Amino acid sequence: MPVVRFVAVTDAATRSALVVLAFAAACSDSASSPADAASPDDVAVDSSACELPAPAATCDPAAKPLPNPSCLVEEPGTGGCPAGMVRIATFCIDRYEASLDGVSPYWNPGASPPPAKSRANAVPQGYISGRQAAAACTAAGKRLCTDTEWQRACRGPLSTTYPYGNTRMPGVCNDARSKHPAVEYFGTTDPVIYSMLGHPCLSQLPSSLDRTGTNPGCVTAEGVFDMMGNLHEWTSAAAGTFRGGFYVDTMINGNGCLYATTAHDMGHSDYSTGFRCCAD
Ligand SMILES: [Ca+2]
Repeated sequence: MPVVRFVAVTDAATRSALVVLAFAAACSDSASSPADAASPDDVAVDSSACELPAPAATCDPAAKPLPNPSCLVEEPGTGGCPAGMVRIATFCIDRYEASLDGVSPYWNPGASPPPAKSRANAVPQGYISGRQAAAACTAAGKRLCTDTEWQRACRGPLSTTYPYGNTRMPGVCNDARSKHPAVEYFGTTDPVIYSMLGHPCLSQLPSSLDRTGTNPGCVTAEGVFDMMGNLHEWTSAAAGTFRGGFYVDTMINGNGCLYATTAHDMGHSDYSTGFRCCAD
């Protein structure tokens, strides 16, 4: 079976330019550089190779793939924040969309999900409800972000509309899939497909859900990845809100960082719903 290897790089500039994906290449890289050593907040911790399983050629609806190997690790936090997190003014936020160990990211994780992790090159957890997302953050000693925190982190210090600026650039984030995955998978536009959005194969289609941090331009000035697109992200808003759009759409309910879906309560889940955590 082919494998994908990557090198985790924690230097912000290098990370933006270099999320390394090399097929089946022997790996002896060191991600360290003099620049890394100069900054206490930017320390390369994982320069080892990590073999990522290749997706199955066809999706088995009964399978529960576990695509996140144990060699995926959280980078050190910045500004005194916990591992995997970035300091944004008065709070910390996960650098990446959350991933979970021991459960399939393509299935609802159940009422007691494992602790949320913030790791590069992970398949982030979809199919999760707002309540389950909050529980996964709590299990990690974190919490869901407030709407205000989430938007501040996405818009950056200059309060831009998109993580990368004020001009939309389709495809810089994972936001430009031309065909709805349910239309593609079920082969029809009959509205009944929209009652089957928990199907595990939807986010296993080619060119659907991306691993975290693999769109190098989809990052804020403060180093937070994938806030726009890839998966929607639950916030702590009690009535149920998820933000940022997903891999098909980052426009219908607002542009980029302004995107907010409020049509579902905290018990809802589908293939597009993910999260990340905040902390004080
Ligand atoms: Ca996202």
